[in-house]
Amino acid sequence: MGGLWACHLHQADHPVTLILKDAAAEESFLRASTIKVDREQGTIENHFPATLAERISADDLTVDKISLLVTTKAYDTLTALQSISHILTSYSVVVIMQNGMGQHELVHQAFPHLPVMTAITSQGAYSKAPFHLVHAGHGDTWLGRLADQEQMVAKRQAADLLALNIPAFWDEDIASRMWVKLAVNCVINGLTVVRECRNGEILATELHSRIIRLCDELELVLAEVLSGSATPNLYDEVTRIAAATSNNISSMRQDVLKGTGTELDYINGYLCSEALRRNIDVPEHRALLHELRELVPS
Ligand code: KPL
Repeated sequence: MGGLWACHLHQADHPVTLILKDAAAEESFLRASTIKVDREQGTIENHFPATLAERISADDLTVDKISLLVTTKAYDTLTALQSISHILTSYSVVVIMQNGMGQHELVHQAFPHLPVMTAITSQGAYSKAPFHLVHAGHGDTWLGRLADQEQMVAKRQAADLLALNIPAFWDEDIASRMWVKLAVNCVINGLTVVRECRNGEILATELHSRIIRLCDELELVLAEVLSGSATPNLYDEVTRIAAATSNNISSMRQDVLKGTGTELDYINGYLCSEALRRNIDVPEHRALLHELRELVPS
């Protein structure tokens, strides 16, 4: 996702620097030398600088105010920000574009003065080779402020991202959207891992009553955390997204197949701890989390 947004920013003439996490990523970028994006209209190639986090210095940047789009996995967010803390100031704008919840609070605790925003996207991109992406699905992206920033100020800070050739909108109530996304990910990602299946296969009849119980519990949690905001019928939302992405391998299942870390603690784990903190009983989710913990390396 980072590569896709970097290309869109670059095409809109914004100075872009890719910040890579380790020497292996840097070596692979040097070998590729560009980011390629395959689209229906053909492949585009984008050249821009890349650097390692530890090597970046404020002098390398051609702008005095940086906007940072964080597209790491949720569990790497804090480490990623700490690795570039020497270039962050209270004028920097940080936009976290990821699945999961909980990482934003960690960032806010560690960097209380940093304006942190969140972005939720239904754009689909996958990597065909290192730094060669396929832009496979077009969707919308929603941005919103997280902490106590003023709506208009935050929206103005996100203006560059809202004006690209990729549909992106401001949401004054991004928390509701984040919770609905978390709820959908708890069910689809969780069940596709335990059933070792693609997204659409969770719609099989034998999972029907389990999905209903999971969604009923999620509605109890959402009613409490989003007091007042209208939430969609979660069963309809889960089944709609499972059908729309039916051939996808969910991100958590992809992580399990690759043997890398997963976002379990920021998806199903976060839901169960928030439910516990608020005294809401979610036995079906606790059972799913337990099953996932047996299967998924933490
Ligand atoms: O966000 C997703 C994910 O896999 O993390 C869904 C919507 C389930 C699509 O695969």
